Amino acid sequence: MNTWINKPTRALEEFLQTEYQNLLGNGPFSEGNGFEKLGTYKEIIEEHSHCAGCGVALGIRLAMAALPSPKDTFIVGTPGCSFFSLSQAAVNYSNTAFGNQNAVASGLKRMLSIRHPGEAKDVVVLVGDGGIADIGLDMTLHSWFRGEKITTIMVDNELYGNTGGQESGMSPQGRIMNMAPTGKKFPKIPIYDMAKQSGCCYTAKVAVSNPKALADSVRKAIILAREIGPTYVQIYTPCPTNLKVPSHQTLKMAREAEKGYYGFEEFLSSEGEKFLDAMR
Ligand SMILES: Cc1ncc(C[n+]2csc(CCOP(=O)(O)OP(=O)(O)O)c2C)c(N)n1
Ligand SMILES: [Mg+2]
Repeated sequence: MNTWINKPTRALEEFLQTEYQNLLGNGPFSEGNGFEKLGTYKEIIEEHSHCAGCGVALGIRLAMAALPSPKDTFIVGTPGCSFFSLSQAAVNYSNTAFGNQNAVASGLKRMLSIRHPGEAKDVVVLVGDGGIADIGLDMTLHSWFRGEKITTIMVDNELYGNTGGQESGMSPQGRIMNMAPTGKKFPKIPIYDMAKQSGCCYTAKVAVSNPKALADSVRKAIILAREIGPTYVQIYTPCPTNLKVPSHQTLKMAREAEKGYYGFEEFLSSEGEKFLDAMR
């Protein structure tokens, strides 16, 4: 794999904005900060290009820090807020046309298995709730039915954050949003339960306020997808901007949801259980 990264010409470096120079010096593209240190340096820990208090940004950071083999991981995204940080982080990242992520990820995984037989190359879809539950639903489900060995991670902010607050299939019933002024008319689509019935050997539902369970779920999901089949992790990542909640209250919102409808849940197929037991 080519790990070469684009850099501005040295002659122009001094004219760049301080923030950009700082990014080049200390961020994911700087000397010594690469895949191996993912999750430990400035861009992931301190700063991001999302709104203040963004739950999606936190969910992505935690998921990235939990990748078992970052250098051999390929993240597949789609339009949505997750694009902001994924496109800037030191991971292999490819964006797709909205909703196509699981179809593209399936092809990528098959290509990598042919090109690198016997080597673990993890393909991870990391996208928003709209990308999975709405426009990408057919391609997501079919990748599970086909048993593609990929991990799908949903960062569920329960609306279309990127385009200003339309309702998504994952918005709770009755939720009033910027562009849903009379409230959502039907309940959240039960993707989590559908995943279990559609061939996923491991599923987890976790709020971003539970980092240990989040990291543990992501790691298990990726390791199981290498050997057994599709896996799914659904992370609750509240959006203070669109819900008009002060940005320091994201975790409070997540903790409250954790006590109710977003409590931690996990499912492991018997085949998956045997595999994990054998690894211990
Ligand atoms: C085919 C297509 N339709 C619509 C859009 C516009 N669009 C971009 S992001 C987005 C919503 C994303 O919502 P979600 O997947 O929940 O991600 P979030 O921004 O909330 O993280 C939409 C409708 C698009 N880019 N392409
Ligand atoms: Mg969303």
